[in-house]
Amino acid sequence: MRVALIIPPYRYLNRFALRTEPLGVEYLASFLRKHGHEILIFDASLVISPEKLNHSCFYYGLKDHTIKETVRRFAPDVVGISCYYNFNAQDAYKVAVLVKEVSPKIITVMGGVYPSIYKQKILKDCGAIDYAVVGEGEQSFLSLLSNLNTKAIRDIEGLLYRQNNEIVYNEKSSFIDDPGELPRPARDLHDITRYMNSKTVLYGLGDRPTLSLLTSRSCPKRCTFCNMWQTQGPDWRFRSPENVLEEIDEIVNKYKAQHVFIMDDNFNLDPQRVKVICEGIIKRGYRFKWNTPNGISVKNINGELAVLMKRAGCVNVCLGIESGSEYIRNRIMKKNVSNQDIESTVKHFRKAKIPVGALLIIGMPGETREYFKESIKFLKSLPLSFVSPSFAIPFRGTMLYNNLIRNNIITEDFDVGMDNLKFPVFTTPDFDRDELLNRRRELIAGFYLSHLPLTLTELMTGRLTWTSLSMLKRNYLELLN
Ligand code: B12
Repeated sequence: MRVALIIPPYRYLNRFALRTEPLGVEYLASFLRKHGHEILIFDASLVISPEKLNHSCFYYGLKDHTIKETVRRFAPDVVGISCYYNFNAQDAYKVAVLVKEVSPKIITVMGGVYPSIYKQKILKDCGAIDYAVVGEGEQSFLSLLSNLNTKAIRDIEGLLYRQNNEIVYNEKSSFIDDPGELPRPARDLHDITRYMNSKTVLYGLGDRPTLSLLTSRSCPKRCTFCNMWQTQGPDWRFRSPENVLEEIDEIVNKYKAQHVFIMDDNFNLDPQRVKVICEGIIKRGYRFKWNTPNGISVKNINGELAVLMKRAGCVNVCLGIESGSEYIRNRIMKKNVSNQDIESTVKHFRKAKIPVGALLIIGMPGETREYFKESIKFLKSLPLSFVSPSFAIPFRGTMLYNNLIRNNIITEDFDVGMDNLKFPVFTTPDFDRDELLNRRRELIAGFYLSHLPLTLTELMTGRLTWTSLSMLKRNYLELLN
């Protein structure tokens, strides 16, 4: 069959929306191609400059007629639309409408994080979507293509479809055991240089040709603010070091990537695996640089591993610290990571000369001023190189979301808007909006003032690159706002 995979236009708060290669779509593409389908990857959000809709909303998208023309020319039997974010859903629906305008016979299927979380809502909201797929999409999408218009679709896991005016959902329960068995992402199916050279800088990397790498899928932890596992599955599944190294060979030798983002949800759940991957990179003599912008676990790091990571090209790590208060981190967020764990891991990385950044969440329910002060105090005491604080967002499907509904703080129809990426989403008796905005400023100011000598030393020794400064600059600018 001819299958077009479309990344829809989207909206973002500023002109600087991040742009990394779409691994999910590339994985689907290579899997379907392996099974004999003819695939087009079409990114309808790739524009040279976004259109300003208002002061805090920019539209990244090709014109409707270009989208329709591309679909018409490829003449697909099926169009798959990938949708990740709530604030992107209307644009994704619109693609389905445009496809049906080209020909009502084309079957439309939506997948990605958004349908995985919202399920039935997708088919209720948009009559132009015929099917939606929940979770990891390779096997379900392939089965759908093989069984279109037959009764067998009722056996396809993760599929949502209409039947007698009802929306049916076939529960998703199995996930690919060994993601290493999947063919590598189909980077050859589109012009990958548009992503490689997008200059999306994530924590100091990305100003050289950059690709992303996924060495495992999902995370077994259930932090109360995260819903990632509802798309990626409940269990952590990993690729063998040899399998990962084969992809690294390709990334370096064929695509000439100089920077790599390791995007795993829990890269270091098995430290022995990371060790063998690093040894493989060192043995091959590769000189590319990598980091972990999606955050790695504080646990499972020792001195030997940190040194190996450094030798293998790791230039910085983001740690999922989330809060400097043990109470907030463990009782409210359920991270099960002690202050001592953090101190020891940060120490190992510093010794190995790898700058460490803390991914942080401000404004979880129960975060009183006292807990917040405790948090800053601990963060200031750590030799971290940068902090990346966000406000808590109750993504649907998280314990945080359920808790806020139970306490009548948000309603069930709460939808993540674009403003929520920048401003506090909810308030509790412990803080109002202004208090949270102040806390964020206080954290950034307190942290960087106390860390100024360290930042300067790192800059002078070249450990913190000038590109990492773009993030520090953003933090400093926020303070002035
Ligand atoms: C890489 C990544 C990014 C990249 C871009 C991703 C891209 N190009 O696609 C960057 C760094 C740019 C990014 C940015 C953001 N991200 Co992000 N990102 C991720 C991350 C870490 C990995 C995504 C990935 O590659 N997964 C691996 C592949 C294999 O899985 P997949 O993409 O889900 O695809 C599978 C299925 O979804 C399905 N599928 C996907 N498409 C389709 C289509 C069809 C037709 C079918 C059938 C199936 C299907 O099949 C695929 C293969 O199995 C996820 C976490 C996660 N694990 O999902 C967060 C995540 C998606 N991001 C998230 C967020 C919030 C953001 C930001 C909004 C953050 C911010 N505050 O600004 C920004 C916004 C985007 C922007 N443009 O600026 C959230 C979304 C939460 C939600 N529920 O809505 C996630 C889940 C992280 C989290 N735990 O909260 N992100």
